Amino acid sequence: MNHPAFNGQAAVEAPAWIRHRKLIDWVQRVAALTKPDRVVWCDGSQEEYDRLCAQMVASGTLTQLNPAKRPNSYLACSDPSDVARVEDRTFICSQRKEDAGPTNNWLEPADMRSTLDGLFDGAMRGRTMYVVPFSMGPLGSPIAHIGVELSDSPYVVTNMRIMTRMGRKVYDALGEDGDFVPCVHSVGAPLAAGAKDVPWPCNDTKYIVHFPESREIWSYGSGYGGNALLGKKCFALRIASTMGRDEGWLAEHMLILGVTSPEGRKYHVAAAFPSACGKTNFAMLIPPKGLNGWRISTIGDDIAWIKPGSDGRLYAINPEAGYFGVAPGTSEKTNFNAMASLKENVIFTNVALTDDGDVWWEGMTDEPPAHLIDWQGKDWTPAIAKETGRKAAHPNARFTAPASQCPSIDAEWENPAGVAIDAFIFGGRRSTTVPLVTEARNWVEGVYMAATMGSETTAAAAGRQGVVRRDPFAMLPFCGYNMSDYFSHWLRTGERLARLNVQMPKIFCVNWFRKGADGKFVWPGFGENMRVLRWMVGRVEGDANGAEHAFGISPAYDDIDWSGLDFTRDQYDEVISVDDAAWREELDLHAELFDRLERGLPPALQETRTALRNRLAA
Ligand code: SAT
Ligand code: MN
Repeated sequence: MNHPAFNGQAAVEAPAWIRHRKLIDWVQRVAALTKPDRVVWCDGSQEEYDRLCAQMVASGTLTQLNPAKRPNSYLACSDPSDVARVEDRTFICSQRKEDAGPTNNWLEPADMRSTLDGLFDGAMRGRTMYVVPFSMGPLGSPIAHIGVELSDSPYVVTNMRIMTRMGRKVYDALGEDGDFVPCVHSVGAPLAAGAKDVPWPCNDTKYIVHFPESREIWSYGSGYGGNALLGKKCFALRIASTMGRDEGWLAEHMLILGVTSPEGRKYHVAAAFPSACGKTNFAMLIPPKGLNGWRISTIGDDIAWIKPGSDGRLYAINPEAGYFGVAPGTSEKTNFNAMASLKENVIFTNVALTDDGDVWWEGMTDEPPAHLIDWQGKDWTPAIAKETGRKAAHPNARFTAPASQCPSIDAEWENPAGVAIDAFIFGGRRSTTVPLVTEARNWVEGVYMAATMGSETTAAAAGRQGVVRRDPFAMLPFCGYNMSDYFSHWLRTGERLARLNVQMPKIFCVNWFRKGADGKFVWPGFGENMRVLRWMVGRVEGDANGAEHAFGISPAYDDIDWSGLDFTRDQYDEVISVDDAAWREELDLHAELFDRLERGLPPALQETRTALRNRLAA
């Protein structure tokens, strides 16, 4: 098949600057299957971006915001059925079911391929197929990898341009035969000739499919977030985690930050929290008054790729180039740096539109505006909200903004060598049981803490909110292979570090979300989390004290620097205490998780649980 004609249109001619025969052949095959009206090879230029935005404004997908208030920025409102990741429609189609493991949806790859062939046949009729080349990580970095997404959504193209290094230079890096992860995406809404499009095309049938062995991604029916921007969760986590398992590195759902002491000593921390638990806020934290001289710099807010460097230590890059952050709750008070990143060049999704052409969401200001158009295009006033409970912005509303616009961006954020990791932090959203901060006594105990992490569910995924589910390493929806094997991979990583005798990153477990009897958060969180981080730095440097308990090591009240904050011993006790009865129940839940993951579960984790249990009994 040389230059197949399809749909009565011209053949898929690639521009002369693309010299990768396999890539061109693949684009032709997908075009022959999906039958778009035309194929556009994206170059990633500003002109292309502006043209696509103008086209989406004309078609009703985007609303241009008031350029005086929010230059070069747009609002997209999605179909109400397409507002979050759909975990029950997400599949890992490895050859063997055991390789996907009990926490992933699995279907026989051959069956899935025939389902996808049917769905994608003609799926792009009446639309344009965009060829989107992107690099996850700075181009040319030894930690980075390249993908190419074929999508019939211009919204996806513009978001990918913010979220990744996208465009012509990626072809240069690929050359004639470089490796890339092929990603195919369709909103699944073919257009009959002459039919008018809807603002947010999608399909009730959704499939987000990964083939880990051939490192392919196929996504059908959704235009939203991680379902459609395939560089993010699909590639950078699900596919990359399997690459990391095979090649000896880590792809993690982690922010990366730099923390610099008043004396100028700098450390790097990678921290995993489930979606919508404050990763972006933590990555952009501003130290509170009283901790003057401490500085936090942002390297990444969602994903970390971590490879061993030549000295044996672990080096991390942020594979992304932008933030796809949760808007509700973001304000100048909760995340000044995020707000400053949103001044221009932003795509907002599912927030509300103000009468003067700007955006608003719950929590942005103390006082809501008197009138808004909500994310579903309806009139909204505070009175309507009170009466109906209707939110102006969807709880999973997002902003897509270039990382370079963040005032706290780290000078090294594009360093192709990455930054050396000194500590890992794992955290969930737990109103009870889990202390504010605990240091693992060793690597295995740290892996245990991360593996048994629980969190109350949020709006980032479709489904019920606020129920505790185990979310090992905050990777439950994102690990592309068997979770038990993933734990083993982490344990092996620790063994390798120990063998090389390099300084081990410390592992901490945190919980900002303990609630008091009144149902309110006890810990003030946000910038005050710096106090916890400061203690961790002290532990890394070896001069901060801690008290041992059954679960690990936590700071006593006097081990934390409280300057500038009124937080009593009693309050502290509410967030740090380890309740034996609650922990015995918690350990039963860990056992439930381990039962579920039984096949291949590393014995070291069961042993750690037994040791914990014995310590609690003592
Ligand atoms: O929609 S995304 O998966 O990209 C965001 C998230 O859930 O973290
Ligand atoms: Mn995330």
